[in-house]
Amino acid sequence: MKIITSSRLLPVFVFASLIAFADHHQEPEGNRTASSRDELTEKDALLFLQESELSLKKLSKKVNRAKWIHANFITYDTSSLVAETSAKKTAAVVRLAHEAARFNNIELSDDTRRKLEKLKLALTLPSPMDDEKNNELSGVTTQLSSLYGKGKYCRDEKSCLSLSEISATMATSRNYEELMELWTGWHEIAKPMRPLYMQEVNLTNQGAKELGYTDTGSMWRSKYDMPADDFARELEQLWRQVQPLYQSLHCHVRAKLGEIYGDERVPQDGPIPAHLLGNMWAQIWSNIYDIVAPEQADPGYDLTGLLTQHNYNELEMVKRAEKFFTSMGFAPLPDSFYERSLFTKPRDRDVQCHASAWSLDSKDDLRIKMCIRVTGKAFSIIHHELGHNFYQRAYKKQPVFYQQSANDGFHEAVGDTIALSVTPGYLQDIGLLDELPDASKDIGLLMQMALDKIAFLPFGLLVDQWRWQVFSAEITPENYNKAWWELRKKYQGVEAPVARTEEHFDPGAKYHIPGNTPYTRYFLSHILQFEFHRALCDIAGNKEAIHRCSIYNSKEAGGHLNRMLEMGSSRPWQEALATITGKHEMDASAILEYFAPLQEYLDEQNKGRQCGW
Ligand code: X8Z
Ligand code: ZN
Repeated sequence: MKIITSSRLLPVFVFASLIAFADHHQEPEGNRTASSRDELTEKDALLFLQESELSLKKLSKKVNRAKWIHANFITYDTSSLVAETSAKKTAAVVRLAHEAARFNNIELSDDTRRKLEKLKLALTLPSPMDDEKNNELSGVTTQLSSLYGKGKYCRDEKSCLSLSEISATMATSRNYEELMELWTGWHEIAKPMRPLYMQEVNLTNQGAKELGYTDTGSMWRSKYDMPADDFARELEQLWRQVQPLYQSLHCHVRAKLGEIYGDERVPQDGPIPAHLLGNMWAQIWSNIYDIVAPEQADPGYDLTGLLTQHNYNELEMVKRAEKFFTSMGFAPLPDSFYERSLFTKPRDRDVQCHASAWSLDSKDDLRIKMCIRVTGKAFSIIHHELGHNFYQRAYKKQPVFYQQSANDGFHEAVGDTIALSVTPGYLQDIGLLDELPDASKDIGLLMQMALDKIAFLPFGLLVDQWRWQVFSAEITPENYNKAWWELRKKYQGVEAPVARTEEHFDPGAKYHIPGNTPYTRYFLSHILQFEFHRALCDIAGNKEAIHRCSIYNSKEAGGHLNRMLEMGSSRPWQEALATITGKHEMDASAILEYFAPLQEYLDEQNKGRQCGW
């Protein structure tokens, strides 16, 4: 339901309700209405919120259905339907956001004020009040999303590769030229997005200004229960805490890649070519674990192998992930989840394969859409997606304005927190692993985990550093691509494998740019999930090092988690955080504690190497 969060684009997790209100929204009438009063009061605000909630609920189902069908069946017609319904919804939410602003200077209870604020900040891409511009924005947004969903790399007319296929090869190939071809081929899909993206930025910035924000980026930064500038500073501080660990990992991985590809191709004092890290965006590196596996500390198994040996299929992977949640006391997912979700890539049509979790009715109509492959990574993404669904169901009783997570990083962190408990001990419990690896192999396991969780951090940060500067016009269309690669070099220490120009639009080759999903949430989630994991492990009575802890079967941990999830966004995220960790501030000490043994190992390995780029 609810929420305000969603935009005209397909949010990666989708809330039905908020969105709905558009069609039937009418200006309040007669003396019932707030607008007709000279002096607005709390009562007027409550009435306005009540009416808003009703109209939102009415519309949202329709919009979400259209979006679901479009994401599962990308055609000219489904795109048109989404553009149309989304335009109506957005227009309605924009209207309500403007109406909510009428109460800005009225004395109100904290709760009423909070709901009005949530309503004002509901949209990801606010549109201008002007109908034509609103329709234009909706059309452009849908086109961008379709372009990504239909994206393929075609060597020639007969042989086209989907992103899933390209990714599978990039995970395993160690052939420099082949990797380069796939990387370059995929990035071609983004070229036609450039003019559309420019148009989108202009239009949504106008919408944000009309709502009183300097630009859409500043509106995004205002969603964190603190002044927007303080939030940006908070992010920098978190990054400073984890940066040394990232740099150590980068240094070690670069040295190992040099051994494989040669120092001419991987210069040992510069950024790493972005196509060699096992992932299209170099955002997670665990696919090249074999290249960096610590001698004598390899755990001797990998999850992909175990799933294959035990003949797991896609459905069984989902059921197994669901069982983790139910083992902690959460109710099972409804049958409709299994009837309506999409688990495998259809052979004969275009679907948006990027994994997402949906709540269509803001109650129990929960679904995921994912092109699952039988791999360890996909198993972890399934937990990620189910985390969204269990969150959505937990806050369904909240008023529509609070049917979202405490902040957007929380939504992304829940499923990942559970996946951190997929330890060798857990795998043994569920019969996938016969023998536990000896503790001396922990470095191998930590390395694997760091290649995903630590490698991700700078990418999680830079995507919105780019977008915020695009919205504020510090980055202009003439510099879109140049600025993108400057940020990728600065934060990640990677560089494009071939020269790039402003004809390219490389940010568009990442789902969340054409999809307009804010990305800072994933950086936050990577900090938060370790905080949640450490705290829930304490609650579960864990006595081991946190990287060995699993909260499987712990009803105590489940109860605590559920209490936080049920709050939705009804209270500031600082309070929600404290219900689990006892602290009101995010901090990176948990992720650093988790990887402390690996930091020691990396320091040893990096002795005598020149790190940095
Ligand atoms: O988009 C996602 C999820 C859906 S919310 C699959 N993630 C980011 C990405 O793939 O880029 C999860 C981690 C980062
Ligand atoms: Zn997610």
